[in-house]
Amino acid sequence: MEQTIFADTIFALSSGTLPSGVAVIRISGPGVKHALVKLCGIVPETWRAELRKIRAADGGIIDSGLVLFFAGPKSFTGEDAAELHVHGGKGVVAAIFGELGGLAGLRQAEAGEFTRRAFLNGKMDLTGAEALADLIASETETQRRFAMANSAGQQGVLYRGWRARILQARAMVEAELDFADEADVGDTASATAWPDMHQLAEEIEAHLASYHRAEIIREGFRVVIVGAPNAGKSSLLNALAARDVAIVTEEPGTTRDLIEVPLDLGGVKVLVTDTAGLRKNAGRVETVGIERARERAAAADLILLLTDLSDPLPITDGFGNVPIWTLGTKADLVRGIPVAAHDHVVSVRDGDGLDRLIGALAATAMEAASVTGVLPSRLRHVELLSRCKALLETALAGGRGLELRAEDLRLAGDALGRIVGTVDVEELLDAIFSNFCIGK
Ligand SMILES: Nc1nc2c(ncn2[C@@H]2O[C@H](COP(=O)(O)OP(=O)(O)OP(=O)(O)O)[C@@H](O)[C@H]2O)c(=O)[nH]1
Ligand SMILES: [Mg+2]
Repeated sequence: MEQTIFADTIFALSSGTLPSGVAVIRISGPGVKHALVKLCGIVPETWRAELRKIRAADGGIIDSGLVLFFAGPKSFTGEDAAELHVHGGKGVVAAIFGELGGLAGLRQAEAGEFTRRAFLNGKMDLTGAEALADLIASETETQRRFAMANSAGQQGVLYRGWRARILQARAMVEAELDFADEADVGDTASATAWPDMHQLAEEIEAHLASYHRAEIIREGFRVVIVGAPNAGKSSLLNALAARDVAIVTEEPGTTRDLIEVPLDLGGVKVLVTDTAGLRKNAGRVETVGIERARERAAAADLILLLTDLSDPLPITDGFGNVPIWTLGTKADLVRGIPVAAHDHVVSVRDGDGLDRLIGALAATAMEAASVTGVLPSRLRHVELLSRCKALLETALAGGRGLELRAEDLRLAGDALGRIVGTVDVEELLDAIFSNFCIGK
């Protein structure tokens, strides 16, 4: 890809919230060298850190810090770039921003603008840029590994490979069109191109089916706690979260809304939701809460259905196809009394059964988030992959002229090109990069 020349030089704080020990200010664009000379008196050799005084236009010293210069195109953005590592005081950063903003052609960067320039300069494809956003947002080990693999280009390699197969098939179909009269070119497409496109449609379908795994990794494995009022749902949530998130009282009907807590179990993000107790003839507010509980449970990856062993109330609700673990609660109240079979028996009061439950939850979440091969990581990818597959199927269905089928193949290839960003994506860029933080 050719280098895109931007007139503006952009700058931003690329490290976290101030105050901090060190703040990293990143600058990128054609005005970088000029800015370095103005503030630091020199342009350091590329990649070499220099300790310099950083001065205001009036000659006063603002701070001293490390100055790094990255000569384009061997920089993150592909253009001349620099980093100032200064003391992370708000006053320090504000003063440096004031100096930078005062130079002609320099302005503060918008969210994601550095990465956007990196993409436009061919430093990474769109899936790589998205993976970088995921890496920065990662909270768990699984999220980090998943984002890291994608930012290394796994997805891009897969989609470009598929696109190349479609281009190859299209070339054969077009050859058949062009040389239809010549006997030796005759049926080439039907012999190899169409079977391969059939195979590809199946591969895309299998790939699409794995999207939920990516959702679990990025958004979390969703566990919903349900049961009759007073079954001990909020107590269990508090025990899992190891803090008092939900109100617990001996009054049935305490919880009326959904309470969601993110946990890190075995390196996987798990979202545990406490809900209103399920019962008939509840008051108005509680009835709304119960409706929400049912909806959330139906969309869960796993339901924990709680029954108070000391006062079992049957729950007759169904929850679609969601796997259910039954939990007997308040085991301390029924010591010595035989209890009906449950997947787990716990007591929040004395902690019995909790470790086993947490271990089982972690194992199940880890299994659901395990990755073999490449996954589509965003809804955007799923939509374009579905479009590609539908177009391949139209092309394969036949019953239409060869020219139209070749056009279907072209559009199918374009859908894949849009995922990686090689086909007109201008209208997508704002949506994608505005989700980045400033300074990235
Ligand atoms: N002995 C004993 N009491 C428990 C245990 N777990 C919960 N409780 C008590 O049971 C009562 C109800 O607990 P909650 O956690 O509020 O029950 P809930 O299912 O959230 O109830 P609602 O929000 O009203 O649907 C409280 O008085 C708790 O202290 C337990 O393991 N042992
Ligand atoms: Mg409750």
